[in-house]
Amino acid sequence: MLIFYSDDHRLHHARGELLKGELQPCFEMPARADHVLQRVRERALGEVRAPLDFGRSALLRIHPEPYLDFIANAWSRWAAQGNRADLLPSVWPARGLRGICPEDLLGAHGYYSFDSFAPITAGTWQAVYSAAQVALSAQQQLAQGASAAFALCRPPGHHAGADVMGGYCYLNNAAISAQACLDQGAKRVAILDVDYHHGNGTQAIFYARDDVLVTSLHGDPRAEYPYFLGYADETGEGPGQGYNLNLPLPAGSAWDAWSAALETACQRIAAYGAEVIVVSLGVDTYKDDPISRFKLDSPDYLRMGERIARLGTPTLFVMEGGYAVAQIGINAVNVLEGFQGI
Ligand code: SS9
Ligand code: ZN
Repeated sequence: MLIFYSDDHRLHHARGELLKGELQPCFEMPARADHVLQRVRERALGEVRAPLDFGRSALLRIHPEPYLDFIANAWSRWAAQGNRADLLPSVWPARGLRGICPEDLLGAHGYYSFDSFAPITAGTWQAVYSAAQVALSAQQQLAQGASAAFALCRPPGHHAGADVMGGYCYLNNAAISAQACLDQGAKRVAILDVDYHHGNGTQAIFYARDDVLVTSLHGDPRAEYPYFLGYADETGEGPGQGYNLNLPLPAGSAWDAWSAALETACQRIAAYGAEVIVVSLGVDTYKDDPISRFKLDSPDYLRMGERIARLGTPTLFVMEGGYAVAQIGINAVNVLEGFQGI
């Protein structure tokens, strides 16, 4: 399969994230994509291509313009105030406060985020813009008849809502691609989110719609980030009622429990009659992932890819999480090799 990749991901390398009260090196780092690319090449998975530039219009189908402008302009405004460190919010419009976007940058960043895990650096906009173009370039392959393509993008996207960043995510690459499929004529697109964390952004974006079925396997939000979405009783609303499927699993879940949930998701996707599947491919389900608590092992990712392939539906793989950096390449590429039946 074709792989799309841009070096621009390197432009986003934030200094730190808060963990247990201390600023630690970011788990979401450029080396992640390097390892995946290296493994893609080692295994000769397919040709690696630079993305095309489709401009902002496909992004605007998901994200409102003021949100894009905020990300695009925040760093220059911040630097003009004499700052050199990352822009990092610490106030959010929670219950009892007004949902208005303040003039002040830190206030505006709080308005456009739901946690402190989406810092803005000098290169963040270019990196997230290119990541979305990588996803759109891979999507274009499917539109042209390919049975699969891989968007090797970072930072990830599934936590980003229409106008809210968080969890290392700014633009929702999977949602942007799914919408592009619809805009190019597909009637039913399914998203299968296999990242350890619930894809709250993706769910929120499509929650009231029946043209995108969102399915997600993830750590139970009662105990796991993002805590405030991802419960089994969230099934969609209005015309989207019945088109959102959450399969939360307890900490410690290994392949047996995980693959049973995958079976449920795959059967739902088959019943839906999806014309395209967008896989939010996070491999932070790995047993040694530093921020997650599932127990998948590297060979399990081959089985995962095989099961997805059995749906017999054109599939776009979009890279999401995975923080066991040394193993992320093996695990992500195993899914793709399992899919291809290598
Ligand atoms: C909880 C820290 C959560 C954010 C995780 C975002 C994952 C993106 N201990 N940090 S796939
Ligand atoms: Zn994750």
